Amino acid sequence: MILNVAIVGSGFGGLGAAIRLKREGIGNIAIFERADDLGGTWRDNTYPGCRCDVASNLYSFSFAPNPKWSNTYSYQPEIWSYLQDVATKNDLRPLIHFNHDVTDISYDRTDRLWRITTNQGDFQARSVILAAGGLAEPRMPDIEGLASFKGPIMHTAKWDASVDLTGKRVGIIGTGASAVQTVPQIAPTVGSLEVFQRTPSWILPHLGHDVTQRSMRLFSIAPLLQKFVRAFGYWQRELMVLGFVKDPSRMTKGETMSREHLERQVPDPELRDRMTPNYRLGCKRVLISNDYYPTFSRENVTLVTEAIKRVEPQGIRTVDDVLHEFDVIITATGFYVTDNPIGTKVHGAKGEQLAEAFRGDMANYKGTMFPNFPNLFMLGGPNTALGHSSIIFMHESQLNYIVKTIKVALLRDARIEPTVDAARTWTQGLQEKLPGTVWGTGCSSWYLNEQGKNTTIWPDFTFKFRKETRHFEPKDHEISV
Ligand code: N01
Repeated sequence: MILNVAIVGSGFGGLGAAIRLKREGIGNIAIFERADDLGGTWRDNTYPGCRCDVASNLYSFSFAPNPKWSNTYSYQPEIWSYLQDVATKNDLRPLIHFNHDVTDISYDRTDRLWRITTNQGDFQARSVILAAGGLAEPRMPDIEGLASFKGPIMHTAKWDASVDLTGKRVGIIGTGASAVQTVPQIAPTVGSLEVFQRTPSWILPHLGHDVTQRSMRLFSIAPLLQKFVRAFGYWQRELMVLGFVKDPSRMTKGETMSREHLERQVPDPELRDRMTPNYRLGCKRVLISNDYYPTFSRENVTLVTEAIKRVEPQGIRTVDDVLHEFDVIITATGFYVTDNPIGTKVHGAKGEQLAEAFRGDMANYKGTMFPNFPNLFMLGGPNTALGHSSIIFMHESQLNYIVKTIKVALLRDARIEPTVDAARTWTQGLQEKLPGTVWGTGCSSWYLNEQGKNTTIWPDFTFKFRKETRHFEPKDHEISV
């Protein structure tokens, strides 16, 4: 059987896509999921303290509000359970092929179809929606001798709860979003904790708090009120674009707030100095936490800022030749983003790899489609990620365009791809804009690819992206029937 639409991944993107297609009356769809459960990054990231740094009322589907969030910034178990709930309510489980690891997606020019190879057999589809996730492939640090360590090594995104940290000597590499959440949680349990910082992060106070039963009841009986709260949060975040994109010098206000936060929470001036970033706030992802800095006042927690030389069987040796001995090493070292392996598995009509789009060698159209990849769509494609707001807003915008395009394709049994001109105009337009933004002010971050090009971030207000993706523009596409 030839599928109308094959969706890869069952996280926020894949589930959202399936719901939208179903609501538009498009049937004969399937979701391929490599794991044995749904949920994407919110299934995989189970490290202690994992939570979302975007408020839950905004970090949820607009069409599936949840009046029962127990915290304004929910923790991972609650977000994962929200996704389970959404899947059940929309009867998505029968569509999901669990334990199907997609190893190749190639366009067959003769049959004008996509051939999807999985570890459990091959499938064919007229259209493909890639929803494999930008933060799906954990990156282990490229440090000499890592494999020689005698104890357990675990990445935060592959947390192994069977490793008992009680009383252990633990080293954690990285001080990004994942580390900032894990460190305060494990510090009271471990014997000692050494945090290896290569670059300090800007950290702002966390505004999250528990939601009262009364508010939950109010949201249940007055959904408009929750909509209002969501809209308020959305517009507050959009204002940040003025600093991130229009005039990065405005970020000094945030920098002052962060420095004051650090001063209040870290009494030792020498330690404060080592924790103070020397790049513009926003250039790397801005973090929020109220309990990370105070953790360093604990007797059993140390910040290590000497660079790592290598890992040895007993621990981590730093460049000053000190061996830091550990029982367990945790790597909070992020993900393959611009070099996400999914890109190397997808081949277009001329055999080219989709990975070229993130390397910056291939133009894309609205971060969603690519010339020579007919009827193939990517959620979270190039330059659709955000530094200031909810990625789900971006996914829903992309889905407006995707669903309209798929409808045209099905109605006319057509193969649709963006014209080279339309894709070039879109891609060049964004690339010309990016150097003037906060992400171009000079720092290393996962937003930049190996060539230093920003192929991840949307450099504008998100409502502008929503407007751009509202319609299917025939003039921007080649439609072959
Ligand atoms: O990863 P990161 P993350 N030697 O890439 C360091 C989302 N997220 O998992 O800055 C030594 O930010 C690296 O150092 P440096 C969110 O979008 C969201 O924390 O490159 N250190 C850095 O400190 C986030 O941005 C939430 O110098 C090495 C750290 O490892 C994204 O996921 C929660 C090293 C990696 O930081 C990624 O966050 C968690 C090496 N060889 C994650 N290699 C929410 O709250 C790397 N590092 C929604």
